[in-house]
Amino acid sequence: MALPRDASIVLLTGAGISAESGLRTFRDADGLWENHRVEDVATPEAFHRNPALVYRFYNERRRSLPGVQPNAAHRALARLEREWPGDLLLVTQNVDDLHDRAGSRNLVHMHGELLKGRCLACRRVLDWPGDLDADSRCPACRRGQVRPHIVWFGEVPLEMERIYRALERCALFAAVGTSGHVYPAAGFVEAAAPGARTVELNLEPSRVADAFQEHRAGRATDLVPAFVD
Ligand code: BJW
Repeated sequence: MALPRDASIVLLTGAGISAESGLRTFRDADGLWENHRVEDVATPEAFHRNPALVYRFYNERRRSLPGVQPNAAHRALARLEREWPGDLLLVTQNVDDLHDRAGSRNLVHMHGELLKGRCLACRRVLDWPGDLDADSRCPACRRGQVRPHIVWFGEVPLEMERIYRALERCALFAAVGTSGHVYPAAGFVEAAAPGARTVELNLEPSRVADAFQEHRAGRATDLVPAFVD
């Protein structure tokens, strides 16, 4: 990578990086879940209207995680973090744990994590590897119902200050496997420091492709290891 060795890097990943591990993306041809669009199940309104449906949506996805493994793209980003002497922040929109299992540590899960729950009463974030339902109670305060620790439409994504601070001073911003449909992540390329190199690595041009200086088209497991080398 042609950058000064102390340059800081921000990487953004989306569902496309986990597709080759076997996890479905949101907006590709087969992106529907039981005929529901993600916009119909991933909202606070959907949770109020039909909590059982929303719990089921996330329980199914949580149960699928042990059967999938990080791929060469997740591993390449973890290797880059280990070997890069400058600052590197990996921001993922994915709620799976594949970056964690690949070894990435300087990692923000801006849309939450499937393996966590959040108490509606005391707001504690809890490790929650098993199923959740309307009877799940917070083990800490013992009174609150536990919801999936997921950022739904209309909710504020996590650690935004940390992300924008890193973007404002980065020398490289690269986005991998994300369609550019969902904000604020789709706007990160515009928030990168003036003069930063901006690169999109995706199967097809994203909705915000014009905002990037460089594009590499293909599968994440081919593109990311080559980009990192
Ligand atoms: C491959 C590949 C391979 C395939 N190799 N590539 C109007 C205008 C602007 C904004 C809004 C608006 N109306 C409402 C909003 C805001 C709203 C929004 O953006 N809505 C849009 C739909 C219009 N956003 C929000 O509400 C967010 N909150 C917010 O804005 O708060 C205000 C605020 C912000 C900042 C500071 C202060 C206040 C919250 C968004 C929450 C998103 N949640 C979801 C679901 C929850 C998680 C879950 O259940 O898993 O997150 S939605 C869903 O989309 C999920 C994803 O993380 C997210 C992004 O999807 P992603 O990752 O891009 O996946 P796909 O499927 O879309 O794309 C995959 C790509 O990979 C494709 O391009 C493929 O080609 C490619 N690909 N295989 C490489 N092998």
